Amino acid sequence: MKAFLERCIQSVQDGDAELAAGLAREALERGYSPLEVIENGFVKGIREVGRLWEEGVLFLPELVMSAEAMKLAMSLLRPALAKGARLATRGHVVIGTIEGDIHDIGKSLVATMLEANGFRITDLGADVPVGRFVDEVEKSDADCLAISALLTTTMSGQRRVIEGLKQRGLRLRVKVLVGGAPCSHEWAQQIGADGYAGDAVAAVVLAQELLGSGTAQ
Ligand code: B12
Repeated sequence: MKAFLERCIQSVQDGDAELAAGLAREALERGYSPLEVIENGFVKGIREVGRLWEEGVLFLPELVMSAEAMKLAMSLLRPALAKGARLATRGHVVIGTIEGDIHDIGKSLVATMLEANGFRITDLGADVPVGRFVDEVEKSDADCLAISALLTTTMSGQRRVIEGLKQRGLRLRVKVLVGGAPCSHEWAQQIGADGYAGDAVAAVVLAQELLGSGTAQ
C-alpha cells in the first residue's frame, strides 16, 4: 500500500494526469479505501507541489498541471467516496469557495465527505460572491453554510458573509463553518463563525456536532 500511495503522490508531483487517473482506477479495482488514497496519496502530492512552488522550485504552469492531475483522480474516486451516502438527511449544507478564489479541490472534498455522511449538499462552486451565500441562506432551508478560502487575500470574504447574514437578520438561522489553508480556530472565533475544521473528516465531525446529528461514521 505504501508503495502505491507513493506512486499517487509522484503522479501529482509530475503533473501526469493520465498516470493519476490510472492509479485512481487501479485503487478502485483493488478495493483500496478511496479516502486513504486521496488523503495519503493525491493530497500529499498536491501539498508537496505547493511547498515546492512556494520555494520557487516549481512554476505556475507546473502547479496547474499538478492540480489538473489531482482533479482528474478526485473525479474518479469521488463517486466511491459518496457511495455510503444515506437517504435520510442529517441537514442541508450550502458550500462554496469565497469570491476571488478559484481553489475548489478541498471544498469539493469536504462537500463529498459531508454528502457521504448523510448531509444534503448545495455546492455553489468557486469564486462565489459574498451576496450569493447570503441570498442562498435566505431562499433555502440551509442549516449550515460552509465557506472555503485558500488565500490570505480572500479569507476576509468569510467575515463579510457573516456580516451580510447579520445585516439581513439571518445569522441565527444557520451555523457557519470556515476552512481552507489560511484559516484557523482563532480566525473562526475572530469573525464570529461557529467553527473551523482543518480537513474533510474533521469537517464532518464538526457539522455533526453543530447540527446535533450524532457521531462520526
Ligand atoms: C492546487 C493549487 C492551485 C490550483 C487550484 C486548482 C483548483 N481548481 O482548486 C491553481 C494552480 C489554479 C492555483 C492558483 C493560485 N494559487 Co494556489 N495552490 C494550490 C495548492 C498547491 C493546493 C491546494 C489544494 O488543492 N490542496 C488540496 C486540498 C485537498 O486541501 P485544501 O484545499 O487545504 O482543503 C482541505 C482543508 O483546507 C479543508 N477545507 C478546505 N475548505 C474548507 C471549507 C470548510 C468549510 C471546512 C470546514 C474545511 C475546508 O478540508 C480540505 C480537505 O481536507 C496550494 C498549496 C497548499 N498547501 O494549500 C496553493 C496555494 C493555496 N495557492 C496560492 C496562490 C498564491 C495561488 C495564486 C494566487 C497563484 C497566482 N500567482 O496566480 C492563484 C490563485 C488564483 C485565485 N484567484 O484563486 C498560495 C496562497 C498563499 C496565500 N498565503 O494566500 C498557496 C498556499 C501556495 C503557496 N504555498 O504559496 N493554486
